[in-house]
Formats: sequence, C-alpha cells, structure tokens
Amino acid sequence: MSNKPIIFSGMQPSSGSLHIGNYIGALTQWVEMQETFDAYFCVVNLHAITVPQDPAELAARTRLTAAQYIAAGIDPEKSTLFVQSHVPAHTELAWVLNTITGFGEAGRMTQFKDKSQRHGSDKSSVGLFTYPMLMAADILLYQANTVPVGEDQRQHVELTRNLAERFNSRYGHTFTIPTPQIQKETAKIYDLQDPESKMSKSAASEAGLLSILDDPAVTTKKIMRAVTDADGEIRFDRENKPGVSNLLTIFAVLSHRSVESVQNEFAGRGYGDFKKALAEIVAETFTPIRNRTNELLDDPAELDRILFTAAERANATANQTLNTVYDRVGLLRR
Ligand code: ATP
Ligand code: LTN
Repeated sequence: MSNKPIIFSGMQPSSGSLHIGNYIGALTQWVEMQETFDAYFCVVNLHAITVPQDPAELAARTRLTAAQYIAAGIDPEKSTLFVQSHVPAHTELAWVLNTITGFGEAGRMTQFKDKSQRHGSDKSSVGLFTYPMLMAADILLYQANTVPVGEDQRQHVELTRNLAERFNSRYGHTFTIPTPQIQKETAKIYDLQDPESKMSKSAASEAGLLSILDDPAVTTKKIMRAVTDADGEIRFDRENKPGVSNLLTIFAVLSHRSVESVQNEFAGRGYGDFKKALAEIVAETFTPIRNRTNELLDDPAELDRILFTAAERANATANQTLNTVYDRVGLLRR
C-alpha cells in the first residue's frame, strides 16, 4: 500500500486512434502524474456501449486504446491501466448509486441532454441516462482524491461528489470526496481544417485530425494542408489567426519550448517552412509511439497479460470498497 494520493481517469475506446488533442490535452499530463500519484487509468468499455458500437470493432479498439496509452508512456508497473469490464464491482456499485440518485438530478446532466436531443429520446438508451452514475462508481471504488478530466466532464465529477456525500451521510463514512482537476485551456488543440473548433475524433472530416497512428506521410500532408490565413506572418493571435496559433501551440508543446521562442525562430519565414518543420516534430513524437503500439498489438497474449495483471489489482481495491458498501446498505455479500 502506498500513501500517495490517488487519481482516477477514464477514456472511452471509441476511436481507431488517439489524436494529438488527446495526447497533448490529457495523455502527457497523465504520464507526468503517474510519478506522484497512485494512478488508475481505465478503458471504459461499459461507457462506450451507451451508444451503438460494432462488437468486433469495440473489442479491437479496447485493446488498441490500452496499447496506445502504454506506448505513449503509461507504465503498467507504475499505474494500474485496466479495462472496466474486467472489474464487475463497477456495475455493482453503479446500481447502488442509481438508487440514491434523483431522477431529476440525473436528467439535468448536460451530456445526457445534448446526446439524447441529438439522437431523439427513442434512440437514447437508459444506459446513456445512467452513464454518470457508472462514472461515479469508477471514481469512488478507488477512493480517488483527484480526477483529471476535460471541462465537459466537470458536471459528472460534481455529481460524483454529491452522491459520495449523500451516501456517507446516510450510511456512514465510506467514500473519499474526489476533486476534479480540469485540464488547462492552453492545452486545447483545434481542428486543422476548422481551427475555431476543438479537434475531436467525432469530427466530420479526417483531414483536420492528427492521429497518433497515422502514417508520417499522411501526417505531413494534413499539416501542409492545414488552414492558415493570408497575411503570411507566423504570429500567435488566437482571435485573428486561429490556424497559425494552433500550429504554434502544437510546435511549442511537442518541442518543449515557449510559443514566443518558436515565433522568433520563424519570424520572416513562410508558412511552408514552418509547416515542414512542424511535420518533422510531429513525426518524431508519434513514430516511436506508433511502433510501440504496433508491437503491443502484434502480441495480444502479452497485452492481455498486462491488462489482466492490472485488473487483479483493480479488483482487489474495488472489492474492498464494494464490500463496505454492501455491509452499510444491508446487502448480503457473495
Ligand atoms: P469525442 O469527439 O468523442 O468527444 P474527443 O476526441 O473529444 O472525443 P474524449 O474521449 O472526449 O475525446 O477525450 C479524452 C481526453 O482528451 C479528455 O481528457 C479530453 O479533455 C482530451 N481532449 C479531447 N480533445 C482535445 C483537444 N482537442 N485538445 C485538448 N484535449 C482534448
Ligand atoms: N466520461 C469520461 C470518461 C470516464 C471517466 C471516468 C473520466 C468514464 N469514467 C471516470 C474520469 C473518471 C469521458 O467521456 N471523457
């Protein structure tokens, strides 16, 4: 048992590759945090099925997501990187939390409102409605102190805090109250073709996405075609030059330099030069991650072994919390 503070975060296996926004906005921070926290990173495949998924694709993407995290620096010896469906306590605690959540309270979740409005109420599953309580279970089972997430998940972490406080006051102290750690706005990456919108795996077109698993030739092409502007100056100005500013952010973050120093280096030079240099840096960053991901995927037995080992650790911690919950509520244990 370590006495480091605990972090928990989750990622949905909903895409064929992570993009540079996920990498800069989330993953690099998780890699840093695993040094000072007792870290749990969960591939939340149960959350993924709240919207329709192709079964073969879901299974493949679950392994692929885990492999990319390991390839990018999540160390399975330091962090517990596991698959949600390997730990039954998540669904078991979610059920108990459902019973202490108000119907109206769950109905106020903006992610549910947005998604159900988009798909229509008949096409929205009850699973989509109960998604936040499953997320609360994820966090509370491990007694997490800190939950690193994007701004869009703040409301779900707030609900988690409310449910934990409600349970504690009704049944006696059981859960640590978690604090959200919201990712910095400066780490936000925008679509290369539409630099006013956040880069997102659900974007309409692939052309604006820099994916970790893309071939370097594809990455270079996407960068060379990235939308800029007509004034030809390499200068950070989010409002008037969103395209160039986005490329400058990516360049600075990946080369561990300030935006100013990159700006100075390219002062008076053309966009073409700048983009070529950026494409090289992106390739240098992504090539080892892509190679390592492919190696891990080439040996699925070894990848499964890593995930099963982590799941054993996760099950041990999660079952401890679940047993306490069952005792407190008066549910007979297995
Ligand atoms: P979707 O399009 O399905 O919403 P996404 O690409 O936005 O997916 P998520 O799975 O929602 O990605 O997010 C995973 C993590 O990556 C979150 O912590 C989120 O804050 C971060 N992230 C996602 N997109 C960006 C971005 N463009 N810039 C910075 N961070 C991002
Ligand atoms: N809902 C989150 C993923 C997620 C999560 C979690 C994040 C599921 N369970 C627990 C933090 C903690 C998302 O869509 N990004």
